[in-house]
Amino acid sequence: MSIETKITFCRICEATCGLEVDVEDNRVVEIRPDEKHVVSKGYACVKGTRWGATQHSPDRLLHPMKRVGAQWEKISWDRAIREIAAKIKSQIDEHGPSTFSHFVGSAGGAILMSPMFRVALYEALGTRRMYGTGTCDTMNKFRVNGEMYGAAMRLMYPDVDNTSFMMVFGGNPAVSGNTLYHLPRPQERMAAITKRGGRVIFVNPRRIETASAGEHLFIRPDTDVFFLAAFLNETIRNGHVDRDRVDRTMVGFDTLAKSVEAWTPERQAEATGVPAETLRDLVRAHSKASARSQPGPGGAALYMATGVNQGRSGSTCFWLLEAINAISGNLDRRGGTLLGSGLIDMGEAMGELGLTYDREDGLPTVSGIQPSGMLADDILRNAPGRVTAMIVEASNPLLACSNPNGRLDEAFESLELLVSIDLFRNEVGSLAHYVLPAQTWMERPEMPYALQSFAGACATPYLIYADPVLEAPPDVRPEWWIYVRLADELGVTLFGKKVLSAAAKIYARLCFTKLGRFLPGPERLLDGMLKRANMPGIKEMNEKHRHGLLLPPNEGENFLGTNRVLTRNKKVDVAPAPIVVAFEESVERLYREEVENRDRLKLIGMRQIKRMNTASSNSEVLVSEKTNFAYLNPEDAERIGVANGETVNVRSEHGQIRIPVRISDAMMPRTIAIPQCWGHAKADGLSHASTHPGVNSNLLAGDGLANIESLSGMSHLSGILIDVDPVRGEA
Ligand SMILES: Nc1nc2c(c(=O)[nH]1)N[C@H]1C(S)=C(S)[C@@H](COP(=O)(O)OP(=O)(O)OC[C@H]3O[C@@H](n4cnc5c(=O)[nH]c(N)nc54)[C@H](O)[C@@H]3O)O[C@H]1N2
Ligand SMILES: Nc1nc2c(c(=O)[nH]1)N[C@H]1C(S)=C(S)[C@@H](COP(=O)(O)OP(=O)(O)OC[C@H]3O[C@@H](n4cnc5c(=O)[nH]c(N)nc54)[C@H](O)[C@@H]3O)O[C@H]1N2
Ligand code: SF4
Ligand SMILES: [Mo]
Repeated sequence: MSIETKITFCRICEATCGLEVDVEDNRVVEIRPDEKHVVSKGYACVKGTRWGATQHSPDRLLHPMKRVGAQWEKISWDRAIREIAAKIKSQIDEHGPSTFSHFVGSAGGAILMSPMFRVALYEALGTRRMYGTGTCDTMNKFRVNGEMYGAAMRLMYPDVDNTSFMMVFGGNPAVSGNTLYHLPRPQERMAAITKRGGRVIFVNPRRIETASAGEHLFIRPDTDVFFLAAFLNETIRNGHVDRDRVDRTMVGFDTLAKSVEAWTPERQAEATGVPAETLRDLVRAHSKASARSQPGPGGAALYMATGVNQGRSGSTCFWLLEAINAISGNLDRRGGTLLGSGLIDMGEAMGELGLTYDREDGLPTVSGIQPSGMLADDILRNAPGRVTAMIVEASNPLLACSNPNGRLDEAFESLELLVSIDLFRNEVGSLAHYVLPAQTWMERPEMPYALQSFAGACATPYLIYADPVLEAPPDVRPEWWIYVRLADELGVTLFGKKVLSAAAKIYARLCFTKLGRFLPGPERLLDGMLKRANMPGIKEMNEKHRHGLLLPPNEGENFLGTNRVLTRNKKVDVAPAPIVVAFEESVERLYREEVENRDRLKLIGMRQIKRMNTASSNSEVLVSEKTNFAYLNPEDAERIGVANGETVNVRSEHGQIRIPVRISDAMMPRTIAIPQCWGHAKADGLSHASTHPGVNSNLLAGDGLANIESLSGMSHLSGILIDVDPVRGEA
């Protein structure tokens, strides 16, 4: 066999970098960044270029497996689907539809076809119990977008390449590749802001890797809400408001101004640790960049990511941040923040899914995702409507979600039916009754994440399609197929449409049989979407645009005052009642607590370039470190009485762990960072990861109502109060 080079794009994180893959005999020989990719232009990180080891791992699941006692048995797909469907049915007959739930993880976000059929199956069965790691990363943004712009999928992104002032709160693009907007080569593009005379400021309790692109500002974890309130108030008080734009296109300005009037630079400093004068300087620089009278392109953009989303005020922070962008005249402006357009209008398409109240505890379900922090309660409570059966797709919630003292493990162990659809038997798989093997991204035809292809959240608008690079092993299946087969076996109608449903079921029955090669492939669905949007179909994309097709740049001024604002009055609501009320009810209490606790230690997370959540730890070529560490400032180390490499006991009100320390002046005093998603102690299908388990920091996070942000269902995962003591005699 000779080596063939194929062009594709990585789907491990949202950067979706272009890749060139050498393939021989259906195996990856080498992966290189694609120099010709229209936006990543020769950039890719080690997770992408070293994917081959995961793709061909001896641990990969190749057949459906059933747990029989302590053993795993290989079974046929027909039997797996039949048995799982029978169990779902018996659970629903006994407890009602809501007993059957779903959990989807971050890798699921990269799979285009799965959500369509997954949601169709669950809706057909009449259950909305669908959870996901969305309530660990971004549901607060969807909630606020719904309130301010009329749809969850009205997702603004900073116009990085044109802005002259940018602030990044709680993100680390150089390592994480951004969330909810597509920006390959982030470090370079942010450094360019500084080079062209602008400013980019990273507001973060850790001096992060990306900070070398601009300036860094320490902030005490989970206090951004006070900083943003003061920033907004100071902006308004100094008259840096685009009155004309506000009056024409927005409502709620007076309420907004009133709700932040108590927040002075001095007052926020007491909690955030950001000096009042620093905040004033930033407001001045921001307003100068926002002023339209300045020569040059101008524009300013504030952006926040998971570090703030995971605090106790994720929604109110995002509201304040978006309000600053809006009233300063930067929303919908070149160099400010923009709304993209994708193949479909996801805002309109998903409107109905935006916000529902179907939980007894009053928590909302945002974008169809129930709060993961309630999952243990939903399973363990002994009451009607409890969850007894669950499918987990592309996730490892036992490590990724708040799991106070292992309570989520206990809950999963008690399920009557647990099915994991994954590439490996991870922690969840090891507890499951069935594990179902999925295709990898190299085996699927695809366009990038829905957020990019459909919602257009791309700093550089473009389109790309990739055929599968490899042929999938014969007994693995795509996720969509599993949902359609289950629907068939359960006898429910998908999409509420009999003919369409029957066609999907017949297709799924046949496509993996000998007849399958006479049928059109699933990529035809993507082809149809492209053509409906008046774009080239996949044949043309393959022949002419393998490295991507650049679309016209987004020049802004295409949202405000148009029908794209989906609120009833077609105006942006800068003071949505539920958010303002939540802010007013919580902010003073949170402030008092912060000031009282300001000498205590707080825990934050830390992403690492070689690790994608829990999923890369089984890759020998990526991860060989024996454990994760707790990073702390020299001042804290001295006070605690611990030296580099020594072990500490970390306690929160929810749990405790033991972990060795690394002393680092990149940490803000009174802040400890522990890389999350470690702690692979229990998986029986991850042979390499189990040799270096590390410690699961989410045993310290709380669950239940008290640890969930009530506007969005987001879990409180960052800024957790902790106590740390040395453990003598252990290194
Ligand atoms: N290499 C790598 N890349 C990834 C992932 C990965 O695991 N590894 N995961 C992917 C996923 S699922 C996501 S959602 C994205 C996330 O992408 P990002 O949101 O950029 O994620 P992080 O790198 O964790 O950045 C969060 C930052 O917030 C800071 N922080 C913590 N608490 C606070 C706070 O209260 N206030 C402020 N201002 N900052 C705070 C932390 O120090 C950290 O630097 O990354 C994706 N990309
Ligand atoms: N303390 C703290 N906790 C956090 C975070 C934090 O910042 N701090 N971040 C949170 C965030 S943002 C997230 S998104 C979660 C991440 O948590 P998860 O979303 O659960 O992500 P992973 O742990 O990477 O699990 C992904 C699983 O998907 C499998 N997989 C990969 N590709 C495919 C595929 O194509 N199909 C299928 N079926 N399976 C596949 C992998 O083998 C792996 O087992 O962690 C959250 N937890
Ligand atoms: S940054 Fe790395 S993991 Fe993310 S898409 Fe690019 S190559 Fe893949
Ligand atoms: Mo995430």
